[in-house]
Amino acid sequence: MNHLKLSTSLFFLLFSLLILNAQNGHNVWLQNKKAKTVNVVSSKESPTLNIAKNELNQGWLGTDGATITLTVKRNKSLKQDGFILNENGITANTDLGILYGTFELLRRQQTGESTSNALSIPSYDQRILNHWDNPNGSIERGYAGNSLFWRYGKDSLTVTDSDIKLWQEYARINASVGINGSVLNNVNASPMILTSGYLQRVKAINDVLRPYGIKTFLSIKFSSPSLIGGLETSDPLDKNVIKWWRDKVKEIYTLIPDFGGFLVKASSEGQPGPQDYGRSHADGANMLADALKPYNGIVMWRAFVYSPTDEDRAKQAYTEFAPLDGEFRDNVIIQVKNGPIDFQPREPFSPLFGALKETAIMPELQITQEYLGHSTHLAYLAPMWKEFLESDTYQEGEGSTVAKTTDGSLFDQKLTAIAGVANTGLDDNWTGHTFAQSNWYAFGRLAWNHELTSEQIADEWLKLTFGPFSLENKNYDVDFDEQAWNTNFLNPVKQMMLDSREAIVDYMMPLGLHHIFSPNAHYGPGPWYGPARARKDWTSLYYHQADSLGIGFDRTPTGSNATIQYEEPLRSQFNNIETCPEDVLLWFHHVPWDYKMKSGKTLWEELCYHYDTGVHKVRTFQTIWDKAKPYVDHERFYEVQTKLRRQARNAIVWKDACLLYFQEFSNTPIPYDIERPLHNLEDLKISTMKRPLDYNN
Ligand code: BDP
Repeated sequence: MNHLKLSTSLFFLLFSLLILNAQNGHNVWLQNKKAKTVNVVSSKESPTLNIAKNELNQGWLGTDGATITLTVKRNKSLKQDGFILNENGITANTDLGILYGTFELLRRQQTGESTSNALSIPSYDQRILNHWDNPNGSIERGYAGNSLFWRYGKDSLTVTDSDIKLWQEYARINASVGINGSVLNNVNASPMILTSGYLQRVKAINDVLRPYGIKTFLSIKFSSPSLIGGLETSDPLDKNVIKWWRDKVKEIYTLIPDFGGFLVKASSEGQPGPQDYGRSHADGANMLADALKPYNGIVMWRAFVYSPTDEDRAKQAYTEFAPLDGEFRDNVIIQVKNGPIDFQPREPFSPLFGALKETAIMPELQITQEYLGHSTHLAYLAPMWKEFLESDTYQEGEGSTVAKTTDGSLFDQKLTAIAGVANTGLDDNWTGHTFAQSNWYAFGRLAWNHELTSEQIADEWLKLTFGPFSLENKNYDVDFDEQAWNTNFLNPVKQMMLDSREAIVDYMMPLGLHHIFSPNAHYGPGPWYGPARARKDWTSLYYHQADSLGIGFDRTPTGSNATIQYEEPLRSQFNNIETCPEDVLLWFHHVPWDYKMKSGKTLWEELCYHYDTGVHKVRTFQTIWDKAKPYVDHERFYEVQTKLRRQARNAIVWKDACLLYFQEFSNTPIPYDIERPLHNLEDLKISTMKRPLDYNN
């Protein structure tokens, strides 16, 4: 290569790097701003307050030259981390409260909300991300690159400068939405995580996260005493086992005095647990809780348990945990997935919410889109989480929403918490899909205030992420005109976000269908999946139960009677096919193909129209996004455009696969005003069984 060529290619390389770095999404909703000057007065200094001051200096969009005061003083009405914004500045109980107030103030400046006289206290005390990261750097159900915390290979435990920079950025992003805990490893935990090299790295991570108010937690493997401690048993009532855990906990707290505690997946999906030794979940959880108690550590014990019995999988968590109510220590909290099965696009809420009255209980949501199109499909999840949090359990009379049964307002819970399975990884934009950042954001915002609406959160996120405040205003192909921006960008794109989850339900699993994915990857359709030798509750046939008469899982008293686990009047409402909400109809009933739906259509027709509507919604999203082009930088625009195209192709595959397959049972034509399938069922069966669906890429 001659010199000229070399320098031209260098030029292009540098040029493209500059452009790419400008908007690769790495700054998420914390875009660089053209800040004005501000004079920040603080009565004291601390690492956390210094961060707050820096943020104010870098991001102040209020009056140029204004003075604001940060005041830390006791105020009971603010609970732990709440704050007050007023004309003079921010008041809070703690330094961390000031930091949260700072982010709120800056956010309000950018979104044009009032910055005075706002009092804010968190709905949940612990607002936690669960990372399903493995020690080798891979991430279970991760779709955005490898782990932020763990590396593969030799020297993988050495902490580098770039690790520290990354963890700092991660901590800042979390603090900006009030997240205050991170479980650093997979619930399917390796016992190695409790060995000294890994604990040293946890300490290093914790040191970086500390000033941002984020506690670290670890998932533990219940059989660690035998696996790495050389003991013959891991029986939670064995005195050597108890001692082993006490010593291990002491070792951890000697390194990390503010360590948060343990998350435990036990006696579930093949993981070891107390039941292997004839003990109960309470025996296991309490033994760990006792070890952690002297250090104020907590145990988050998961209720995601089911085994290959004849009992309906949807019933098993309740069956095992309801009888244990009241038997757990006060530093144990039971972590329950939102639905009774497993993070499906739509599930009714788990009946454990509200049913455990003497035991602290916390929702587990899934931010990573294991069952909603990974990081390819655009799915804004706040509407799904709101639907769950606002579900009425009726456990203490009408209005006993899931939110109230978990935030301490209905039950006297000493500990309140909410967790989300993280969608972050080493990808430049952290989450794979730019719009998946909105789910990280929404999780934090709802954990802080579960009364916010999905619309408000989407509005904030869009303004912060794509708004006119960033230094790179040249992102825009047009001069900034707020009204035009609202009409052509903000409003339609917000609507797209708000509709996106329901679109997925429509083209994947409408009317209460669930878990009909192709196996393992949980991406493409596999309603036909059900090999004779497979575990029944790991097949699609088990969940949809389609036959010549109808489709759906009968969970009423004529079937598995899972509805008994719900409080009245909900139980009767679900039991009666006429009053059961149609969006969960096939979750609770086996419904005849010619059953008349509320619309007057038969069930078969209604199913067909839902699948078709799903496809059309995605086609509309494409149009909305194409029109948004002048308002988005090139890189993020093309990324989302390309993904939407793929999502539209995938949606057609879902529709074709499910309709052609279920038609073999319904024996009825697909209504003729619906576009005809583009694929043959046999081809789809082959292609989507072998690998995650990537049809025609
Ligand atoms: C399922 C996932 C699996 C997890 C499990 C869990 O498919 O990878 O290990 O949940 O939550 O959703 O334990």
